[in-house]
Amino acid sequence: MNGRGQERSIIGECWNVAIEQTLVIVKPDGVQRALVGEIIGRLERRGLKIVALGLKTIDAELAGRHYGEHKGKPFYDGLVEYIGSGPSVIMVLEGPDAIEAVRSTVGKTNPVAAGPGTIRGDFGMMVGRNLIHASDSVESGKREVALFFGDNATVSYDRAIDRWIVE
Ligand code: D4T
Repeated sequence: MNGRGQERSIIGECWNVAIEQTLVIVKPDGVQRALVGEIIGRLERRGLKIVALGLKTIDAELAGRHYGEHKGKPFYDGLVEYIGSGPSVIMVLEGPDAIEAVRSTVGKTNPVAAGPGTIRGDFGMMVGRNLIHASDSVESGKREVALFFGDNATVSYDRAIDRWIVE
C-alpha cells in the first residue's frame, strides 16, 4: 500500500497513475508575442517533462489532418489560416496524468472563459487567438504525437527531480 492506502501498482516509476504523453503546440500568436518561455516554463514547473520539441510552420495539409474533426465548421478556414500564419513551437510532454494536468494548466478553449492562473486565462482574449493547443485524450495524444513527430521520435530519459514530482 502507498501513503494514500491504495494498492501498489507500478507503472514506470509512478504509483497508481498512468504516465501519459501529450502533444502541446505554442501557436503562432504565442511565438509572436514572445510567450514561448513563459508557457513552457509554466508546464515545466508544474512537473511535466519535455520528451520532444521543435519549431515549425504548420502547413494547410498538416493543419487539415490535425483539425480534421472541425472541417465544415464556420471557424475552420480561419483556424487553418491562423495556425499556419507563422512558426509554432511543437512539443511532447510526459508525466503522470499528463493529458489532464496540461489541459487544466491551459484553461478553457475560449480565453475569456478560462480561469485566472491558466495560460489562456492569463494571456488570451479571443478563441481564435488562444495561444496553445493540448491533446484532449490519451487516444488523441497518441494520434497527434505520431502526426507531428512520427513513431519513436520521443526521447526517454530520467531527471534527478522526478522523484520529487512522482511518488
Ligand atoms: P485546441 O484543439 O486548439 O487545443 O483547442 P481546444 O481543444 O481547447 O478546442 P477545440 O478542439 O474545440 O477547438 C479547436 C480550435 O478551434 C478554435 N475555435 C474553436 C475557434 O476559433 N472558434 C470556435 O468557436 C471554437 C469552438 C480554437 C481552438
